[in-house]
Amino acid sequence: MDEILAKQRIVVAGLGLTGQSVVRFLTGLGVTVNVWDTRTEAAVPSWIDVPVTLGMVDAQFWTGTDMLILSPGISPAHPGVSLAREAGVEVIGDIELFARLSRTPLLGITGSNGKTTVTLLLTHILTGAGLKACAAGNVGRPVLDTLGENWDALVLELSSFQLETTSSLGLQGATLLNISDDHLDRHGSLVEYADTKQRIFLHCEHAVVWRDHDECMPHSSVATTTRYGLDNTNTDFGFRDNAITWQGKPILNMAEVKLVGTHNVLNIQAALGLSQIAGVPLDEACNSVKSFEPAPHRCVQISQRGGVHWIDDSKATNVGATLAALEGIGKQKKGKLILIAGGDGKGADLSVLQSALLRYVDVLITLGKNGPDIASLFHDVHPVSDLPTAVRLASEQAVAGDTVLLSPACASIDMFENYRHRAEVFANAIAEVDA
Ligand code: UMA
Ligand code: ADP
Repeated sequence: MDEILAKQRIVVAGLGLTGQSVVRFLTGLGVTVNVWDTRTEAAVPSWIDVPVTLGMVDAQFWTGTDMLILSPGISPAHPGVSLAREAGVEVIGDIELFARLSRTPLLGITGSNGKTTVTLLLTHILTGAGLKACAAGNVGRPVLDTLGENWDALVLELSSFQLETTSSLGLQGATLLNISDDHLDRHGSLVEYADTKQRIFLHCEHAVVWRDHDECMPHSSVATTTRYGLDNTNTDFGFRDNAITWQGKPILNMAEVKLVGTHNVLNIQAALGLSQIAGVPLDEACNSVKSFEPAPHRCVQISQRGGVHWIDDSKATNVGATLAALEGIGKQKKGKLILIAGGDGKGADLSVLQSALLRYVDVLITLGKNGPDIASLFHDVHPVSDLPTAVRLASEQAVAGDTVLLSPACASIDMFENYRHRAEVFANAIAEVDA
């Protein structure tokens, strides 16, 4: 704390959720901060009473500070940030600041997909076991807002953007769920993206890992590991006859759980492994999994009017998530599967979707910036200009027993405010065709 107070000049870059939490925290300590945001115009919240600079700034702004606290949305490769680093300015993120101050046991979750599901599920399990636990980080609540509160454990969802500026986070338990193409426009390559995710294990005591997936294993030394996977095994977590097993014995039948699909078997195993580290007995943890309600927009059925299954998977913002949805739904489908996909591909190689499209999809409707890249992978394609048109077209093609899946494999920001907004437009359009 003294070390931070001793920093005379601190710049907080970005004035979103993270930047605001940093300002709130530091000004609460009496530290003087300046805020900068790349936007040339921004509505500065009225409670912010520190200097705010918008848009372009001169080199002196970057070099004349002691510490730069970057919001996750701002790349460390930003020219101003590079100037600061070259001038010896320390560049960190809010997670790093938090890590230096927190004394609460921390459990961390990263990966391309499943972070929010595992974060919320683990928090639900810990709370069910009577622990005071809270979810924070990329899931929505900035970590610094939890300092000063009295938690038995914090469950941190950590994005690659957050891990990029984090070096001293000491997690009691951590997992890297999976790696698939995502955020390549920011990280440059899959290798760099995966290396950034590996930072979760830097000072971790206990890793919970997906067996046989080298990219999910700690590449640095970690004291102990729990392993999980979909194989029938007598060690740690396995999967047999639709049940999750522990050391070969069934402990949780998936028929009793609301989360569906094999990817969610893995998510549950990861959450159970982390809950063991926090001291929760497995039988208690499994009971809590049964009462967990899946978060919205993650492969959830939102309408069954006329016998058509309308599935909202708007949170599928990368290829890994859409592949999981196609595998899960495609394998069980009885009627046609109509897929609505497309948006901002964030530099990913969308062609990896092709074999699942050919195997499971009957009709493909594409939209958005990278819609044409997905359309080029399939035969029966209907490119459209907006989501309500996609829904109308899907409803014309669908009969009872068919499934219409919105699983874009892309970010929403080329056409919507965010994935929630995309889901809202989807739901409203379904209601209109239903009317
Ligand atoms: N900004 C700039 N220049 C930029 C980018 C952003 O000035 O180049 C400014 C914006 O004008 C805005 C602010 O920075 O004022 C936004 O900051 P931000 O984009 O870092 O986002 P926050 O509001 O601080 O929210 C962040 C996470 N957002 C991102 O990483 C993009 C939130 O995750 C997280 O919930 C929150 O911190 C609390 O920890 C969201 C997300 O989309 C859900 N995450 C990505 C993902 O899940 O794929 C990584
Ligand atoms: P994240 O927070 O990493 O984005 P979410 O739990 O919000 O993860 O889920 C995002 C998307 O990924 C949803 O479409 C969901 O169905 C899918 N998904 C969830 N878990 C997995 C997984 N283990 N593997 C692949 N896709 C997954």
